[in-house]
Amino acid sequence: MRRSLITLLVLALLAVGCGGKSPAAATPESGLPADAAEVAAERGLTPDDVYAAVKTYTPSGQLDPYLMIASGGQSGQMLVVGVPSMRILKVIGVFTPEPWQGYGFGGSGNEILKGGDLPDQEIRWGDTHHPGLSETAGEYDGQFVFINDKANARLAVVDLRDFETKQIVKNPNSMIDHGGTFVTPNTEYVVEGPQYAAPIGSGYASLDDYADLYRGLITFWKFDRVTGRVDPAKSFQIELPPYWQDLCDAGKGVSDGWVFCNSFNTELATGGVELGNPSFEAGTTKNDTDYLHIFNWKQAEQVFQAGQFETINGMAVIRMQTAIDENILYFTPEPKSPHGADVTPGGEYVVVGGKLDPHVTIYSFEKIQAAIAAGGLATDQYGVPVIPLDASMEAQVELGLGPLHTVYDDKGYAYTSLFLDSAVARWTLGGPYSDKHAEEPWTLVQKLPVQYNIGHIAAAEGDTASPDGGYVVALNKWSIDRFANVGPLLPQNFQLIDSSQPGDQMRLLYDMPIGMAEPHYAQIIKADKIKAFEVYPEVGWNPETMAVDPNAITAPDQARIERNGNQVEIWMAVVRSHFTPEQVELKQGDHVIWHLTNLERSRDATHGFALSGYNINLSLEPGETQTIEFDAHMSGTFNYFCTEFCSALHLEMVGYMLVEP
Ligand code: RUQ
Ligand code: CUA
Repeated sequence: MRRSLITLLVLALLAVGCGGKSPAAATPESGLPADAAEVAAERGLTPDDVYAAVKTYTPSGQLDPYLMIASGGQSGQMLVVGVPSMRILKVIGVFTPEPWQGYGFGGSGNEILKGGDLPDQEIRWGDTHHPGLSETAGEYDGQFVFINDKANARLAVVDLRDFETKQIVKNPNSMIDHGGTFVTPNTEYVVEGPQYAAPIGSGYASLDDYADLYRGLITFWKFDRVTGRVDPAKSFQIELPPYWQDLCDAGKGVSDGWVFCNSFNTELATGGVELGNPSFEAGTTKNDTDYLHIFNWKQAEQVFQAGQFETINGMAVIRMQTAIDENILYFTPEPKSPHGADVTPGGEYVVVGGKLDPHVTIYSFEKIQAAIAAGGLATDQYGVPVIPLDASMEAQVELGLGPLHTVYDDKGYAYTSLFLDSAVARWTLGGPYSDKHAEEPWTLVQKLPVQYNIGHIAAAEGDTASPDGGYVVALNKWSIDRFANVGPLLPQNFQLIDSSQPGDQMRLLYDMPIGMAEPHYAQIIKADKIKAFEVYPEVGWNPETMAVDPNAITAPDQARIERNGNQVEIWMAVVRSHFTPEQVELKQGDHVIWHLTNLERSRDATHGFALSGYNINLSLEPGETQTIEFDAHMSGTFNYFCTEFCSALHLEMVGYMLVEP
């Protein structure tokens, strides 16, 4: 019935022609079934609108074919969004405590969050920028996703079996980062690029010594798929000139083994507009070009393994001179103030958008290799070899104002966000991609206006060796008039674009407000690649270790309280609709270790556990075990209760914790 209605709508669209702007009239000639045509007319919908509705409407119970994993910006979290319905499915707690998931309120999340603290400073938020899905042979494999915290130079690992954060690592030698996270094609490394130069280790140095003491620093975090953790002991960093390195991308296919990062401020500006110096704005944009950084990471890995590094704050750092001597690092000029460095699906080209240049510049990996092999390169002021632009460039395509970031599809098109033009540019790739499209290579095909000021852009499987095409999402910075006024802080606007048709037929489908932060980047993965648990595999599962917890219990009759001096240990069973035990008697000053196991095996039978007064709050998913530990420093009468409406007797799922003075 539903399917036939959609067929009718689609037929109707074809009948009226999809490009029209006039409202679909409620007349039999519109071809729409009478009631649908009436609704369309009543709401003033054009045939384009009806097309967009039919392309995105997802009936109850139907699942999205794609999941978009988006940065959660200043919320410190990550978003999971269904595509094309654009429904938010989950907000994953990453750098910020998240109460619904019980993340950071007494359970194992506390330990994970602590992993990201500075020695003398607890940090409980993040500015997340670029999620990176784990890859196998250049394809998203659906196992893990990584994200960086720009504000504090940290990296987080999320396991996609349960969509929970498993690890946060603090970069010991940087206080801020940006060009992360990007994975190498088999997730050997997670790349965390730097941003604002600082002395390595972020110690004090006068800005007068900027050129000598300040440095850029790129980190290659070694990822261990078996443990599902990055291993700092097997990770390394490379010292760079104090340019401000920006976004990176890993080579793949023909360019596997290499990483490319943009930079700006090759002028070494140090600001001080209040002192009569050029402002950063002016000082960092004086030169016409900055340097695209080209890293041979496989070579760097060998140098690291050969022990040619210094250990600084426990982390291996390959010195700049070593990187130069060992042929790890090269530069080539790029239009000033670039943002994205985006490798094409086969790895043949790197596309760079210079925010202040109307072109995208396309670099050829083959040409870069030829120039390196030919040798005789001049160097920058730090001795890094510089490949001249005419020796590395394949083409330039004029797209418009403010090109930022580029993604790809299966039809040989590239899509570049144009920040100043507020548009998505579709253009053609050349070389091996030329026969996938009907147009000339390296030409602009269409500019689709978006609302407004797009930052990044994401495409279905867009960063893989074989992008899907079909959908592109514009991650817009401003929404201005797109949504009802909710005060001066406006939501961001994710716009779904239909890119399924070739040529100049991109269309806008859907506006999705993001009312929680400014997401920067997103990746879109085929939903069927994700093999998440429906319930935890066994009762007593500890999500931190991803194994059965030694303190789990498997039946309510194993629940118990044991006192040993002033230490009280509790093994609690949690199952509809009661906690066992329901009475916990403590003495003020007792040290409490409390294990909770959700015995449920039914999907979605999650119980919460909130302990009033003690700032404790857990989410116990079916099969999950958590342990909380605290000192009963306050005497009084406290309740613990379930915070998930789990059954008709959910309100009765409660217990008393009495703390005797
Ligand atoms: S960045 S758009 Cu990290 Cu590109 Cu913000
Ligand atoms: Cu368990 Cu409500």
